[in-house]
Amino acid sequence: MRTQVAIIGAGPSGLLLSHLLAADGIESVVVETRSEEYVAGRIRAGILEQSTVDLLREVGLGERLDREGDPHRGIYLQWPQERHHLDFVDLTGRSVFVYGQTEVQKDLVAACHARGQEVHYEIGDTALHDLETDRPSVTFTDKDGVAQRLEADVVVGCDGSFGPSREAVPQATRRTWEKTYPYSWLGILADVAPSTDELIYAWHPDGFAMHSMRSASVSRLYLQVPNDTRIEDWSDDRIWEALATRLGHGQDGWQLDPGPVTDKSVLPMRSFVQQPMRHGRLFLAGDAAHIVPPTGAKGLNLAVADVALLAPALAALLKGDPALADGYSDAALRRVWRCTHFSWWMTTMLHSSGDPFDEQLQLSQLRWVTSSEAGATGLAENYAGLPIGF
Ligand code: RFL
Ligand code: PHB
Repeated sequence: MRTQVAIIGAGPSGLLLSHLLAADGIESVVVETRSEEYVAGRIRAGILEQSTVDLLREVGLGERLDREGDPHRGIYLQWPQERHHLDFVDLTGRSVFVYGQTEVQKDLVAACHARGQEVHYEIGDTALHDLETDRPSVTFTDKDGVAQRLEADVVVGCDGSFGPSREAVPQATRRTWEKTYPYSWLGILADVAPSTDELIYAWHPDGFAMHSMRSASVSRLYLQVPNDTRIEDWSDDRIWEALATRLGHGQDGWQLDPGPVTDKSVLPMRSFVQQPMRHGRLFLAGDAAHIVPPTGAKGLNLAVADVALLAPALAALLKGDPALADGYSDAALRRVWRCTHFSWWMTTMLHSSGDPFDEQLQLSQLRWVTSSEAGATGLAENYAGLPIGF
């Protein structure tokens, strides 16, 4: 097989890249280890920044988002006895959308079907070759067990945190930074109307808790738990009880309504960056190059920002102009490090480390962020979105 751009991974970064390239007349083939249904069913991100929404609209992927997505003006930050609303629209003129990654993925898959995009699902043995030449290739075993070679002008690794692309960059030319946080999130999805109009990020001495949502009838909630947590030890009743305590059920008449839990998982919290995001004819995008802890709601938005830079860079490269492609890694990493810092800052402000000194600093920072316009604007600017070319 031969194509212009071989894309490894059919998550949001891989499928959006194929969509943007097609709009520029560039042909691509996508290969993916999982099935189409599995990728679309993974419960992950829930918040889209303004710049993500603007881009999706611009490229014809905004119709259902505008109909079913839920625009939000801001968030609540709270700690025991205090809840403060930060209004991003007042502070920065920008807002965010609640629209699940599952929905973004469905829209991307529908667009793939509509334009006849070649995507090979359920493949195995993905391997990258000849990246330092202008004829790189990807070999894999297709779903029928047949060995395949996909030759291309460019290979893009959109294969997330466990894919082979980032490791295909020779060790001598890559540098990585990694931080594992000493806590995890236990996340649930529940068939119950959200008990809040905006997302609640709650500091509590027992640990962080968060109330998010997916729709008028589906809530998404998270609890900080220790790293070695076994999901079996957390019955639904125990989860709702901890959420009620940490989110302040009964405080000023506010109530948390529990409901049937339809999904439950524990996720580790990690920061990771690999640079450069390019080696020869291999480019990295999304979680393949960087991971942030979810407290800043940045992972999916960063993946979108990467491919928004990469698509025009590849289009120019394939037409003989390498300037944008040569600048891709530095341009993308500027935003990556901003979001890495913001995600770390939100995480360390809100999670309990068990250290009483940290606790006082966190409360002082929360009071400052919620009472100073400068503090609130800094959070709002980072959360609701930097412009796409930041
Ligand atoms: P993905 O989505 O992981 O997709 C990578 C794809 O590559 C495939 N793959 C391979 N394909 C072929 N050959 C191989 N050898 C392969 N190995 C892997 C995988 O099967 C997969 O389909 O990466 P991508 O596209 O870069 O997208 C990144 C986002 O998915 C991720 O950053 C977000 O989900 C992070 N995230 C959030 N981001 C936000 O912007 N806002 C949020 O509110 C938010 N909340 C979250 C999150 C992530 C979470 N989890 C579970 C990690 C909440 C959670 C709970
Ligand atoms: C979510 O709805 O899953 C979500 C929202 C905001 C975050 C993290 C996750 O910071």
